[in-house]
Formats: sequence, C-alpha cells, structure tokens
Amino acid sequence: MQINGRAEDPGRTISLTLLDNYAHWVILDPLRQRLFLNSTGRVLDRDPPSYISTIVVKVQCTNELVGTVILHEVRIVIRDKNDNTPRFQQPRYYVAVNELTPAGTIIFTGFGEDNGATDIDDGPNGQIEYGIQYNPNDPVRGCNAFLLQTVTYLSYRTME
Ligand SMILES: [Ca+2]
Ligand SMILES: [Ca+2]
Repeated sequence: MQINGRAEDPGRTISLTLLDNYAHWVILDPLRQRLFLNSTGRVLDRDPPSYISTIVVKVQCTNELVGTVILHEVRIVIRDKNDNTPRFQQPRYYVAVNELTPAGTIIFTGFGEDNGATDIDDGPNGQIEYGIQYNPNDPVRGCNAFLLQTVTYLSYRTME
C-alpha cells in the first residue's frame, strides 16, 4: 500500500489510521505506510476449524493540510497451502468375499464421500487419490488379486 503524501514529521501532509481491524491480524506502521501481518502466538489458518480466507481492514488517510479524510479498504486474501494429508474415516475396512468369486466382481465400494478419506485442504490441495500397495503380511503373495478401479475423488468444501 502506498499513499501519496508524507506521513513523517517534519513536513507531514497526511496521517494514517487503521480501522475495522477486528481480529488484530494487521499492524499499521503509519510513518512508513506499511501493513504487517500480526500472527504472533496464532496461526493464520485457512483450513477448518479457523476458515480464515480473507482479512479486510480499512486505512483512514487524513490530509493534514486541508483536513479531508478518505478511507481505503485493504482486502487480504489467504491462499490455501497443502499442509494436510488425507485421513481415512475408519482405521480399517473389512470385506467378506465368497470363494470362487469370479474375477472382475466388484467387492468393495465403501470409499464414498462420508466413509473414505478426506483432506481438509481446499481445491487441488484437498484432492484425494486411492491406490493399492503391496502388503508384506498378505498370505496371497505375488498375485495381483485386486484392482482399484475408481482412483480419484475430489473433496470440495464451501468457504464462508
Ligand atoms: Ca492436502
Ligand atoms: Ca491448508
């Protein structure tokens, strides 16, 4: 933010004041006309449960020569960082399959929206992909017995 005018003495022509700084996320240095993030002791977290997506403050600029006052709105958009990993809703999933089940039979569809994995990050950062890894404790070794067909779910959430 740069406003034409001199805020420092001597010869000051303007003075700046920060308004509507509700959660005190922003600090104004009026002399150097700079805004700083004030996250001391807190985390500026866009993810749940904080949901901090935007910070809006107003900077009041007073013309010291003629006394006029103008307000500048400053809107700070908080971008999401991919700082969460997907988590499954259940620690284990169980499936019972009859012997002699034909190849190609669907045996599990339990990774639906409320039962699969979730990632609380937003947009692409919350995208989930499923895959099958080799389990060294599996007695059926060396056999590609299972195929995961649906590999991608997108997790969407609405920002307030
Ligand atoms: Ca993520
Ligand atoms: Ca995040």
